[in-house]
Formats: sequence, C-alpha cells, structure tokens
Amino acid sequence: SACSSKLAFSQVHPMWQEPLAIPGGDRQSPIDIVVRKSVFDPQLRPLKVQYDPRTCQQIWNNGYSFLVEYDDTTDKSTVKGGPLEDQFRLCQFHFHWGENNAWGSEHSIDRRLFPAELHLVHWNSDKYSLFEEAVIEENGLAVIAVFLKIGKRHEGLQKLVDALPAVRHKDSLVEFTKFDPACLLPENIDDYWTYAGSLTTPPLTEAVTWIVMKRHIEVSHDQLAVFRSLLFTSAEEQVQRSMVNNFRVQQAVKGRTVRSSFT
Ligand code: SG4
Ligand code: ZN
Repeated sequence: SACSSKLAFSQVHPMWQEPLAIPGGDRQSPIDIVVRKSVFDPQLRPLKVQYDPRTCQQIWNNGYSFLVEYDDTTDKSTVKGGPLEDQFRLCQFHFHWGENNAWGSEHSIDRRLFPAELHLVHWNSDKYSLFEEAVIEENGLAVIAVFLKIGKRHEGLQKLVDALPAVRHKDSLVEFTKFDPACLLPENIDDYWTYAGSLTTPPLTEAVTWIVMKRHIEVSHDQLAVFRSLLFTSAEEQVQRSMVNNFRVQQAVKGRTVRSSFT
C-alpha cells in the first residue's frame, strides 16, 4: 500500500547518503512509475533478447551487490528492439533487495515496492567499443529491470543462489559459467515501461534507457534469505554488515514521460 511504501522509505538507510549523490540532473533514477500517467506508445516494438550462456564468467561481490559478469568482447549476448535504436551488449546483472519483504526494489509501481529488483546491464555496442565509453553517453546503456516477489522457489535462480556462499565477503570472486540470464525474465517480456534515466550508483551518469518489465518473477523467501546472508564488508573488517537495503532513494520525475508498450 502507499502507506507502507512511505514508511519503508523513511525507515531504511541506504548505504551512501544523498549529498554524495551528484550530478542532480534532470533524468536521475530510480523513480516511482505512476501507471495512470504513463503513456502507451504503439511504436514500441517487442524486445529482442538473445543471450548465450557461454558468455557467463564469474560472480563478484563488489561491496554493494553481487555481479554476475558476462564476456562482453563480442555481440553474443545482446538486446535490441523495444525502445532501442541500437544493439546493446550484456555485461552483467545484479540485484537490489531489502532487509525484509516489504521493500528492496529501486523502482516502484504506483508507490508499491517489491522485495527485490533484478538489473540486466547492457551497453551500446553499435556506437561504442567499451562499457567505459558508453557509460558517459546519453544513449550508452540499456538496463532491463525485473521485480521479484515472494512465492514459489525459482528453479533457474537456484543455481546462482547455490554459488553465493562463495562470494559472501566484499571483493570475493568465484568462477560461474553457463548461466542463461533469460531464465530470469518473466514469461511475457513484450509488456514493459520505458523512460530515460541514470545509473543508480555513482557515477550516476544519465546514460540509461530503462526498460521495466510489467510482469514480475517469483522467488522463495529462502532464496532471498541467501541474498541477505551476503556481506557489505570484507573478511578483514572487524564489524560485519549484512548486504541488505542496497537501493538508491527515489528521484524526481522532472517532466519525463514514462512510456508503456501495452494498454
Ligand atoms: C550495482 O551497484 C552494481 O554493482 C554496479 O556494477 C552498477 O554499476 C550499479 O549497480 C548501477 O547499476 O543498473 N543499478 S544500475 O543503475 O553498472 C554499473 C558495477 O559497479 C556501472 C560494475
Ligand atoms: Zn542496479
């Protein structure tokens, strides 16, 4: 409900505080998507994702989330279509989640938060040759967001969950191969919202075309509990801190239009 979302925002303490949250531009993320203000755009095409599980390489705890990283030296795992004019290459996916099931997602739909949110990060390989170049360009990145709800155990996710204890601490890394990220997409990827935004962590560059899936996926409470057993801290640190509430505070929409691919 709207009330519990507001409560969630005032009670949780994001990792890095907003004064650090430069650039204060006009297209920052994440945002609340107000369904009745979103505009159906019949020009929006279906999204074409093509992922090759052989490009999956490793899992890395970077002290803010865990990243499942893909080989992005060729166009083997890509997304195009939808709102995108170019082809974008998958480089990694990661999640944001809460300390409990009442919050955790970065985006919300009509103020409704979800326990977690998946981000599949892609960069424009038609226009740029490296992620580092794309990340500073306004059409540089495309991130697909998928909400996670608590329900049935997710079979595809379990292979990843089983590997997570190996990256419990910050800066730990484990080989992780042959994981098909398509298994984490909802059944219908043709229904989505899209808007122009930014990265949700520093450098917060306004480079991202966000594609937020209308349908969620279900994971079990136990699977999310394994996410919450990870640590923000490295093995050397005296006081260990659980990796939870790793989302950014929501940002002003500032006159942007959120378009939908569906009515
Ligand atoms: C997470 O913190 C990832 O760990 C970061 O990955 C990622 O940064 C950051 O989120 C922002 O991405 O889709 N939420 S987001 O806007 O992808 C980048 C790394 O630090 C640059 C590699
Ligand atoms: Zn993210």
